[in-house]
Amino acid sequence: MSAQPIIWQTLAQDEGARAGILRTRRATIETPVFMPVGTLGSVKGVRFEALETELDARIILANTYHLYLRPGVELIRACGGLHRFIGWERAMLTDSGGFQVWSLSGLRRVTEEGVEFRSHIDGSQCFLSPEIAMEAQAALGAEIVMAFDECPPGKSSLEEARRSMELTLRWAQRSRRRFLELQREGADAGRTQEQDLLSGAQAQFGIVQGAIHLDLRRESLARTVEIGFEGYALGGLSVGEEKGAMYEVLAEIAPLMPADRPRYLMGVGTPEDLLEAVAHGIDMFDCVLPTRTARNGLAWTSRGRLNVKNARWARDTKPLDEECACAVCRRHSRAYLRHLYLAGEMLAAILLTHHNLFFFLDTMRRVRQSIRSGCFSRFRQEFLERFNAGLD
Ligand code: PRF
Ligand code: ZN
Repeated sequence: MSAQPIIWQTLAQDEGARAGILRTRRATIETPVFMPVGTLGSVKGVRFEALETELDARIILANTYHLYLRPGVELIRACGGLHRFIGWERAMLTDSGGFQVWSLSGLRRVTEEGVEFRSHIDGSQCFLSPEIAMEAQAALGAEIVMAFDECPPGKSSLEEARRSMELTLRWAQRSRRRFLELQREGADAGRTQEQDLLSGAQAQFGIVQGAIHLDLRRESLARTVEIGFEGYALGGLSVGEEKGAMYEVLAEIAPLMPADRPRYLMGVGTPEDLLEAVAHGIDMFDCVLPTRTARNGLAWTSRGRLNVKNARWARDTKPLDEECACAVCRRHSRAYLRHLYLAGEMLAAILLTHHNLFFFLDTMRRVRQSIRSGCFSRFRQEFLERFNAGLD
């Protein structure tokens, strides 16, 4: 590669937890970081202006699967790439589509070559492979792209998880080869090192699988590291396994992930899960939880979850979270949010999404601060005590 697409530095370590800086050409990202999910090129219910200036998100996630089906990656390339197309100038990470094929399309057939599936939009026959997923992600142009993997159910047997892990490893190899070719083609097209940092160069993360089987996880990690990526992710968690099993994988595997590269836990999770993963050295997260639950009337607060539908809040003039400094909590009451939600006003979803994202991003800011000042474990304990104590 002609230039470093991302630069990673650990700034502080506090027992197993670490605080670092991830520099990309478009943003400086302090870690541990939570990445809001912008599946279709939109973080549902939030304007990019607010995401940037009020929430200060530095990096968001988008999905290759969705954009590949609609509006199509060639259209996005023709419009100048994903950042320009959607109007987001900070960093982005695209997931490869492997997981979404799983969770969204009905019928699918996995072959060595890739996955045949039906579009969840119009039922048309589609195909994704490691090569196609890398070409699509190159066209989209996110700073960080993911290898194409298979995510087996959390309760997969040892045999099933091994078969799947071996396939993911062969796909990782093919993902890496095609990724490097595409990066070289970009570089051959006349980019200087300096331009690489400012324009095209991308980083690619490999994905560790193996369900809840620790020996498979260790092997998957070792062989993924052998292929060599700019960062590493834990996939296949929070997909139906027991929470204890997920925590065991985190405790055993996260500390073995290369310390000089960013470590990303995919699609997780609750505030408790984030704190648990941070304690074991995870640096990056994404999850639909704050945004999706907001649309169902759920607020995440320092005192736990608050269901705005509840009659208990009908005349409650307090903000969602008395300790929250977000624009919604500074202006609106629980009673008003409940009214908006029950009346079916779209503002309910918009305001709850804003608050929830603020809460997740702000919690991560506090997490980083606590790691830097060497008091993460106390922070975590106090946070959870308050979170589990419930609302007044
Ligand atoms: N693989 C990919 N994306 C993902 C996952 C995975 O295993 C998960 C599982 N939690 C979420 N998103 N490629
Ligand atoms: Zn708030």
